[in-house]
Amino acid sequence: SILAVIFDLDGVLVHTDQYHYQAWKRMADEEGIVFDESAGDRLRGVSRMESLEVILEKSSRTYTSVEKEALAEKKNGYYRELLDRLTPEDAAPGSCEVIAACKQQGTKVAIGSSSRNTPVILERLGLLHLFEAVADGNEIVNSKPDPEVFLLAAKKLAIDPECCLVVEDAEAGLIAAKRAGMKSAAIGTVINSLTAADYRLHRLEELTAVIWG
Ligand code: G16
Ligand code: MG
Repeated sequence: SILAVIFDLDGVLVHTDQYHYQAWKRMADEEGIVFDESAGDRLRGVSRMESLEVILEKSSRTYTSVEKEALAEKKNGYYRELLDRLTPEDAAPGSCEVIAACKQQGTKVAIGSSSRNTPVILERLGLLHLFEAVADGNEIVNSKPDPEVFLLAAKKLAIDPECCLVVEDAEAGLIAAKRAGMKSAAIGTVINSLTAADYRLHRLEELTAVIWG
């Protein structure tokens, strides 16, 4: 049975996936590197430096590690400008209701995100206090598709991985959930992916039916 739900953050509870895309796009344009939505989907759930590597595949030149650090830093600056505009209104439709429903049923809720900006985002959305555990990019060595962030969330909750359900918008996240031995629910473009999620959600509100239906 499902005792806990671990939510991915970017692309699930808030549409900061669009902000990531815009910030990378701005950096890529400045560097004269081709970057489009299809490459954008490959950045979902993977770490900042790994995302940069995906973007640099399209570059005609090579970059030193110092230059790469600078580009990642620049992108994060652009991204933080966009995050500054976040308000509680920007929480994804249904997210507050779904979290409240879980809590009412005694199902624990946690965050499992690759993002180092997780604390800032949760704070701005006014959601930080709702979660029994937050595991994010600041605390892990290997990001999704490695299961580390989800296993850390389960450990913080003191719930066995097989009793956890992960909600994800990323291919890398679904693979990570599977490797963690957890159930998964896919939402967004990834519902059409080849990685078998246990459940597919067209809207976040469908989650409660998956758990208690
Ligand atoms: C998110 C995004 C990724 C991003 C990563 C790192 O993961 O999906 O695109 O590259 O975090 O973000 P930051 O640069 O803020 O540390 P998730 O797991 O929340 O989807
Ligand atoms: Mg995501």
